[in-house]
Amino acid sequence: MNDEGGLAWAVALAKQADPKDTWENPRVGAVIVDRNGQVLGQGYHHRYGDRHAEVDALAQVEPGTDLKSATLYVSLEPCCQQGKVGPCTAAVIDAGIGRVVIGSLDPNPAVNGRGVAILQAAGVEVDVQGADADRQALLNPAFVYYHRTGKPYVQLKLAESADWQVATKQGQQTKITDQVADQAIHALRGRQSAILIGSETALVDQPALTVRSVKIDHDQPLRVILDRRGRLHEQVAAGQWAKRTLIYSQNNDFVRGFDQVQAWSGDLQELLVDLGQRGCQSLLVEGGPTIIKAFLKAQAWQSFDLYQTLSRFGSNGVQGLSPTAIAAAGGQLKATEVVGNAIDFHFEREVH
Ligand code: AOF
Ligand code: ZN
Repeated sequence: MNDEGGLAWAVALAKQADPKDTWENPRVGAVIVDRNGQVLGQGYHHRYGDRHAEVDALAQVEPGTDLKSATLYVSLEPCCQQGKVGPCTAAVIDAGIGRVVIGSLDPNPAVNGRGVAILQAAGVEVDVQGADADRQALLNPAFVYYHRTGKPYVQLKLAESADWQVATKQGQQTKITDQVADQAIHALRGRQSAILIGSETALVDQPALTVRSVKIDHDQPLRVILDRRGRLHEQVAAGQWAKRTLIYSQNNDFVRGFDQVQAWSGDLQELLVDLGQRGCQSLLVEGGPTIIKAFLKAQAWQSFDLYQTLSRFGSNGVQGLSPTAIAAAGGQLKATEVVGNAIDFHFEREVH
């Protein structure tokens, strides 16, 4: 097997992982082959907090196998820090692997090139396929974007009727997506560091903003509510949002009873910088339309999932956004998929 084939295999293994399971960790795959191209072990990072891909692959290797002439193909640079698990560089060196081919460097500053240096210092031959950076961004968009910019990767999400409306009338909570579509939305939530809504959605819908219909082993995402004018009051705070909720407001005096309140000017880039500094890697913006439009206008977004159903809400409905408006804001339609009773129009912003 040549290096290109080995890395393509490692990337395919990485894709075995569900992004909601690896959460804030990257999806990584690894395969170990001997000099004749025989596979000795393969694996991937299954979930946040679990063993890494390299160690998962090494676990399949027959004990006592001499790995001096073997090559490890791994989609991301082996880590070298003590995190939730021990450093992969030590595992690779201890196993006696002769050569390591890496898809791309780890953008995490705790690793970024140091993993390569440690392997080389221990006499391991290392090759980095620099051109794989693009593939890495496709595999782990939020992880790469966050480490590159210090800001969370922003995904916008809106559910609408056939006539691009978000509710049958103003102030009316309207159920749009069915159970199957909701499950896909919960899987999307499960991938996030944080989920954001505006005060209008908070007061009208009071969504729990938790991951429910799919199983997750990691923490629930942080809830973020934008309440510039300080409209939220103590009854709301005392309820389901008492904990793990962060409020951004200009009017801090009025926002009482929440455990985390941050003073904020109303500028979305400032918000993203602050969330990034809190370690927030990915942010799902769930509405409503006013907030979503503000993110579009500020060019503060990376992807947009618009779920459209077949019912029409008619002339009293609350206008959302059409695909034309998203395209006008720089969105490129990358995929359409039927999910339950909805079509998911998946857009990505041309310039990240
Ligand atoms: C690897 N192989 O399979 C993954 C890596 O907290 P930890 O110990 O799980 O470390 C998480 C960091 O390790 C993560 O931020 C990223 O830099 C790297 N992920 N590295 O060698 C893997 N998942
Ligand atoms: Zn590792």
